[in-house]
Amino acid sequence: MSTTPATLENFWMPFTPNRAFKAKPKLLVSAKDMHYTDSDGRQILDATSGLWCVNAGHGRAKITEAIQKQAAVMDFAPTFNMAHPLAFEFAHKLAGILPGDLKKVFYTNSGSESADTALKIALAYQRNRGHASKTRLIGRERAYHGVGFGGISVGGIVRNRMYFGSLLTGVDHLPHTHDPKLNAFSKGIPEHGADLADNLERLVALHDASTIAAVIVEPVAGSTGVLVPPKGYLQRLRALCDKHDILLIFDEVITGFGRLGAAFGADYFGVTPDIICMAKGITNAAVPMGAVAVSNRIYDTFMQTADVPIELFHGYTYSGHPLACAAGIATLEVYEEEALFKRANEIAPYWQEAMHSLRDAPHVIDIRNLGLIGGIELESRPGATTARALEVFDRCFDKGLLIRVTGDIIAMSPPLILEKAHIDQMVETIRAALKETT
Ligand code: PXG
Ligand code: PLP
Repeated sequence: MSTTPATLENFWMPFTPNRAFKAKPKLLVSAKDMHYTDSDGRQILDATSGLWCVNAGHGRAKITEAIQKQAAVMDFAPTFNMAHPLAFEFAHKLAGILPGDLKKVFYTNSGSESADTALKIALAYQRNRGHASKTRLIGRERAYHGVGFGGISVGGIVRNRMYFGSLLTGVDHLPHTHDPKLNAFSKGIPEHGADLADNLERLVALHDASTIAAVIVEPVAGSTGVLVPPKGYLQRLRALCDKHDILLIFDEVITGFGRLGAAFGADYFGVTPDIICMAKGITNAAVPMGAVAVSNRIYDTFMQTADVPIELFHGYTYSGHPLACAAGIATLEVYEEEALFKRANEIAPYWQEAMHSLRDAPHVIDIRNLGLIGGIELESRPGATTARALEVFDRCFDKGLLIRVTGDIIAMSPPLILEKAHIDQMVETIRAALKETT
């Protein structure tokens, strides 16, 4: 099979400089465990789990076989008004690892759909329990909640918002938690900034709690460059949401499924939200899938107050797709059999020291880490934000390492199966690339 496409002209690539890519394409053609193989046959060490999603490493036989088997048995079954057994089995298995009483699972196909689903459930919940004036949604600066209209409205990335009109109305934002003046080069959780959560009090004073349905945050902001919440921040946000009867949504699309060395960020931080968004690692990315977990209290409210037979007017053709459920069940088995969340937790201290060993490398102005996430912030070239990091990205790729860059920040999130030698290779490759970069 040829690995060179006949033409590059028809595929409009997502979040990509299409013209630059098509002038110099990078093509990945196969993957196994920690590595991709590119179209030149080179091995590329994957420091990003694809896009923060292949948590158990690539090409896991158990997952592949489960998908193959299910495809042969039943390709598709609707979940509107009927269903298939795997959709229930997988939800039950997920409930087994979900925190607190978040035991009811609604299926989506992506993180974007999970974010929009969570926001819609929050609004309908408030209305159903007789608080119809609670319609405002609070997001945060520098947040990423995917690319649906709900997600970009509560999100905090200017380019993801500015081209797309007036977005959702009735949205406000908390400030982001990144404070390099006080917290640069923090190892793990930064010391300063829990009081940033008190901005929720300010928003309550401005809008009144009777108009606010929910607050949505990523436990650790991934896409905008690994922003780890300050010590006590999430606890304080939880307390303020309780005080003002506001739902707390954790978008765990990245932090779920072992990324922080626990099943969910909620477990890692010891803070239980009312709703959790999932995607990515839920199927080890082998079949697209997302899900939203809600508390029994939220689900029961829908069941008890519905005035028509359907309790929630929402759903996707592919909610609970059989191939995705088969992949998800097998994925959870791999995580469990190999104790991968624990493994991530055990190797995290080595990861932390390795990341921070780059402190004296050229251009580095901050390093951040938590679990198996690492962020290395570079000084931007004057008037050319992102240029330096993009060069480092290209150099690393040429040297056989896949990293991710966002702005001038290198973001890493390796598969949880990685060995210390892989970490060493990542650090040395990045160091060499930084040295070659002006
Ligand atoms: N919420 C969060 C917290 C995410 O990180 C989404 C929602 C959207 O998921 P989907 O499956 O619709 O893409 C995400 C996705 C990056 C990068 O470069 C991050 C994501 C996706 C693509 C790239 O950091 N996060
Ligand atoms: N657009 C049209 C015309 C449709 O018929 C449907 C579903 O039936 C959709 C969009 C929604 O598609 P999905 O359920 O895959 O999100």
